[in-house]
Amino acid sequence: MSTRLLLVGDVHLGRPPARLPSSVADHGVSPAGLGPTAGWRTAVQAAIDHQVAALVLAGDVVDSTNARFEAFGLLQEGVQKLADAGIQVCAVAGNHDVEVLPRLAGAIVGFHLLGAGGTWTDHVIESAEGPPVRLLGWSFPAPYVHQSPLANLPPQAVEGPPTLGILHGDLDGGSGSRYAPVRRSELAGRGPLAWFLGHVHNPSLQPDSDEPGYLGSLVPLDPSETGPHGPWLVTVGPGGRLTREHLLLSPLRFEPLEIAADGLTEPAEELLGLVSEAMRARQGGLGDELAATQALGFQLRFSGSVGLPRQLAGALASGRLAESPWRESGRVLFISSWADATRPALDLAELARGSDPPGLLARSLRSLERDDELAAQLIAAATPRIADAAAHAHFNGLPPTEISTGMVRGLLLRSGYRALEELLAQQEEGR
Ligand SMILES: [Mn+2]
Repeated sequence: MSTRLLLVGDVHLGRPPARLPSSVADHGVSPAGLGPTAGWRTAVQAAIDHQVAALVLAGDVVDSTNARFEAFGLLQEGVQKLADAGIQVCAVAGNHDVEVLPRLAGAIVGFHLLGAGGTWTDHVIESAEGPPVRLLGWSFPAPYVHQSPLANLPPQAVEGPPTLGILHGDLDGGSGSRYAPVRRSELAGRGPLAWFLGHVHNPSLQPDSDEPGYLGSLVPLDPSETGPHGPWLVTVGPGGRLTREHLLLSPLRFEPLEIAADGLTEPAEELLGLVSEAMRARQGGLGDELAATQALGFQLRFSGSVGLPRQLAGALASGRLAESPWRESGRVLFISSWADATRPALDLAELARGSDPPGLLARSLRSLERDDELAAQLIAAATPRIADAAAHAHFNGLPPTEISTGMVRGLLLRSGYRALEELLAQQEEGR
């Protein structure tokens, strides 16, 4: 027998959904369906599906006072649906909704604000399924709060129902914080069985730990809010035994993805394949975590030492990556940003100053890179030999290949870089 609660971090109703490529809409996913409004409706439905006793909001429910009209309708609609299902709604105000949430709470029947004006209050949730649960909460009284809200936490009754602390604040934020800084050590042993915080949008609660932590934003509000998002299902069993489960219900998810570009020999041709392969692999690795994900955005970071840094930069700049999004496994995959953190494998200019074999080769490669006069001569000399090789009986079964200048240049660069690397490695060994 346990009492279930749905705990919800920063919703930010009224904030537009995270910026997505406009072409996401061409793949059957509406950006509006990926934002805070959709997240709130999904959380309401989850509360009903899981038959919780209460839905609890940890502040920044509304993005700003400007969003009050939009938020009013959405909150009223949700609170009504929850009330019809016998589910209570409790909230604390955060720094974003310090003014608007108390007003809305006053106007919406069944919306219970905890800790109004910065004074701790409690509220007991009765449940037919399990023990009563006491919520203890504190709301922002002003947009900035420099002191720990725990300074005026009243002494806790020893007896009484199991208590959960609900707070919007800056966990381990330090004395310079303007957002209700609290230290982990302060929270430990201060009455409540467990603490659930709003404020930071990346969740830090752990399902298997009693440590206080952030619930995280309900849906990611910008691409920096990577990883899983959604409400938390908390159960309180006999003797105050707690379980926490992160319900990964956000329709939108962002993932950082590092891509080793070392193996690229023709970046312009190979880049999109490499990237889409890595995105698919990550999608596969996330498995069931993505059950509710309709759109999966990647923040790419290219790493490694690349032999053709100029071509990679060119391929990145060419807009090939803008060929995302595409639809796969029922969801849209897209690239939200990319960064080139590769380094050139070799310093050709420096090497070309030498009169040894690597120096000669480096000069040829520099010419090929520049596509200058010497490059034209090298390509002209190599073309008949490559054509001969392509005409070999081994390849009879294959469709004929046109030997273009660009192709020959690419082959020379690739083999030249490889040969240079080997020459340098031999020199290194000879020392
Ligand atoms: Mn927030």
